[in-house]
Amino acid sequence: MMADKAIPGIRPYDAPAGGWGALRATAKAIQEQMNAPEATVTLLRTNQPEGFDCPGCAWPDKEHKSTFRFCENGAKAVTWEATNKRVPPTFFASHTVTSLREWSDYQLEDQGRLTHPMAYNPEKDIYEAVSWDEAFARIGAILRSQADPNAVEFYTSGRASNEAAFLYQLFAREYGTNNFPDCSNMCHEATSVGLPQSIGIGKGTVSLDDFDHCELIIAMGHNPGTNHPRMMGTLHEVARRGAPIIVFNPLRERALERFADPQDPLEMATFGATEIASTYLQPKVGGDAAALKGIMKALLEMDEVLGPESVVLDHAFIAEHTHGFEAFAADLRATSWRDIETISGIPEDELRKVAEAYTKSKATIVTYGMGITQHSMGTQNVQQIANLLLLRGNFGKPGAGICPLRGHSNVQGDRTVGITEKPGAAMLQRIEQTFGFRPPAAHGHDAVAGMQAIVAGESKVLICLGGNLAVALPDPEACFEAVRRLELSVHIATKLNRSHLLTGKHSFILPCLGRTERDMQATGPQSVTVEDSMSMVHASRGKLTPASEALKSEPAIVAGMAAATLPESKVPWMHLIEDYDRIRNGIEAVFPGFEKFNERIRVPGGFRLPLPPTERIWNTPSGKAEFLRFTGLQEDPVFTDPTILKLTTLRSHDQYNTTIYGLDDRYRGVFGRRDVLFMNEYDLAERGIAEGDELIVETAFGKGQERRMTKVIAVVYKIARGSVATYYPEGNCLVPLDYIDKESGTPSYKSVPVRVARAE
Ligand SMILES: Nc1nc2c(c(=O)[nH]1)N[C@H]1C(S)=C(S)[C@@H](COP(=O)(O)OP(=O)(O)OC[C@H]3O[C@@H](n4cnc5c(=O)[nH]c(N)nc54)[C@H](O)[C@@H]3O)O[C@H]1N2
Ligand SMILES: Nc1nc2c(c(=O)[nH]1)N[C@H]1C(S)=C(S)[C@@H](COP(=O)(O)OP(=O)(O)OC[C@H]3O[C@@H](n4cnc5c(=O)[nH]c(N)nc54)[C@H](O)[C@@H]3O)O[C@H]1N2
Ligand SMILES: [Mo]
Repeated sequence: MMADKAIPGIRPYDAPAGGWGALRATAKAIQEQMNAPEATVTLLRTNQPEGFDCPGCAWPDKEHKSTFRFCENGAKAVTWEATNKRVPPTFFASHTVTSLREWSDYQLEDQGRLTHPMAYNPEKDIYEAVSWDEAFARIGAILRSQADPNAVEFYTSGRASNEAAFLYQLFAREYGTNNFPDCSNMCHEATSVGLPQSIGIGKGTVSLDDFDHCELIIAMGHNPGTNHPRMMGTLHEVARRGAPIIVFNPLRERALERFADPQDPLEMATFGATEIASTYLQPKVGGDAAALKGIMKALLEMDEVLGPESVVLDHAFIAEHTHGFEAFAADLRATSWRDIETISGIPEDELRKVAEAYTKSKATIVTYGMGITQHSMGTQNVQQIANLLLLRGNFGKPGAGICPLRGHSNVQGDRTVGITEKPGAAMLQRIEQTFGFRPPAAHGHDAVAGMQAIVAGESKVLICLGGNLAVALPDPEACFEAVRRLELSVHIATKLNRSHLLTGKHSFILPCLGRTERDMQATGPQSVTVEDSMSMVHASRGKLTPASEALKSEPAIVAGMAAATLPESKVPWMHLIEDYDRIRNGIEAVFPGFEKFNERIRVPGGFRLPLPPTERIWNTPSGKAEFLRFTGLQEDPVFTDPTILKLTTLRSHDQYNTTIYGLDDRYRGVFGRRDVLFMNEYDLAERGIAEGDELIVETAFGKGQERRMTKVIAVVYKIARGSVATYYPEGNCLVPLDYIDKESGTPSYKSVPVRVARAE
């Protein structure tokens, strides 16, 4: 039902993704955040062999030495960091923390870069400047006074470099805990937990070259036009050479429909565009497991019809390299098409067509994002994707493999260098051999468990290497209040955000250098290293003048805290940060795959970490790749009441996680506002709601667990029936903290049962 009158800020956007709209938006971002000449220089240095790694996303760059590639959201991420705006101590002197809590997330970050270490003064309710030495000494004293090291949480957000993350885990482990909540726990933990069971490693197996050779891409649950913009260049090339791209997404996302590559002069000059998806299927939210099982069931049926000569399945590969096929196949045979259709929301014949397209491709890549992982069965979802690829031997050959679209630019690297709450024995042993202290072996907390311990009052200290944990996690009501009861919170950050304002008894903001900035230490300018989502490790060196003379690098801040906390430390903290090569020697000594680390990152483009599945080596207990069953078809708890809709929470085009760049979501036709609930027009009509009506969205978890969101309006969108969507982080008020994938601990941000009604 369309409203008669226009709704402010809601209008269709007909242009393709990318194109001139992207150039205009970039020009605006540069104008608002930076002065133009320096901005151009900054952008030119993004992802160059001698430049810095783009903080925007973890998609790799061809050989890491391409000429400048335009990328709107990469440009926004860079300009946001390299902004001319500042938040000096005078700002804090004139605003109480209580008054700042009334500001929006957008306003807070828009103040610009933090310039000085600040300590909270509870009497005056303001943050005051402190010297670094005093900050470190006070933090160290409180940490030393803790009776139990396991009452301290060490959070990492995935922008931290390998060097910073390595020192950080060393600090926490020497201090005595494995409490490592990290952003990956809210993101691709389902990948990190699910894929090792399937193929022996929790990482993607493709390289960029594989995209030149693939004959089919199946893209599930990710929105690259916004979140992995550099991937659009790759998809554009694949589409242009005529390889099919089959999309599974409950929402129509413009960039997956049509994209104009700003790199393509002809397309730009003619206002042309390239169709990206050859087939666009809209499953229900949470319908992917059923869809995947449907495709695999169809393959199995085709194979059985053709008999022993069939090449529908790669029988030789299955026999030589896999385990568990018979039980897996039996489960598919026992699953009914009717259930598959109802639960996926996709007709049988459409799924059969996908299966046919898949049999025609000699090399297939499946790409996936948060639409797959952030469900109660996220881990098993990921494993179904691996199963689909295994059926036709799509591992360990050119043009084929699995491609999780990672989040933060170094989220994968942070995990590689030791940010894990469940350390393996080998790593602990090598830490002990290299550094001479015995790290704890008992498992620690992930993100949800860490926050639950804070809510329960068991954890008393939270140290954050970046990020905005309380806002990123579900259930702000519980989290916000809980972190304010902490004895100590420390935030290493570039920009002010809400987590910094949720002050405990003692709170510190420690401002750090960003990727774009020169990092000068005793032996000269330093580079850091990062690992992209294709396991390429390379150096990143900032060149800009730091936002303030008082800033320290993340490694230097971690080392400063560690030295002040652990006076008897076995780790030569200050020696290590004089020359980051020394930190990298430590990484090399502890982690396999980093042989000759310092030598190899000096080669432009860096090097690739070992990925055994690419050589058909499977580090699983059976020594084979495993077909793992998905029990039933439901990714989320089942609700039979037909009035219940399934809510998914998404990123707009103008945001980076909790950082809100602006209030537009251009490709979805939303301008200047974020208070929207995207709904299918039939779901709207059924409830007597008109577009633009103000709504009440209420969860359907049962008595005593109701949560509601108000002050949102209905917006008609091409979204699967029975599914609704709103923005993250606003939607987090509807997600309970313990509503998670039990296997990986990932919050089910993408599958909240809700009822929607018009506000009276
Ligand atoms: N500019 C920008 N870049 C970013 C980020 C950012 O916020 N802004 N965030 C970074 C981070 S940390 C991450 S993890 C990635 C996130 O990148 P994405 O995974 O692309 O993130 P989301 O916006 O959460 O959207 C996921 C997509 O899944 C679809 N979806 C929702 N529910 C389902 C479902 O049940 N099934 C299927 N098949 N699809 C579904 C949505 O319609 C949406 O298109 O991006 C990274 N890059
Ligand atoms: N409902 C819902 N919730 C979600 C999601 C969802 O899809 N739906 N997605 C989840 C996902 S995938 C993720 S990854 C998390 C994100 O969780 P986080 O990683 O915790 O959050 P960010 O918003 O990325 O953190 C932004 C802050 O990082 C700091 N920062 C930026 N650059 C740097 C730097 O170089 N160094 C340091 N030290 N600090 C820096 C700035 O102060 C900025 O305010 O959110 C999760 N929450
Ligand atoms: Mo993420």
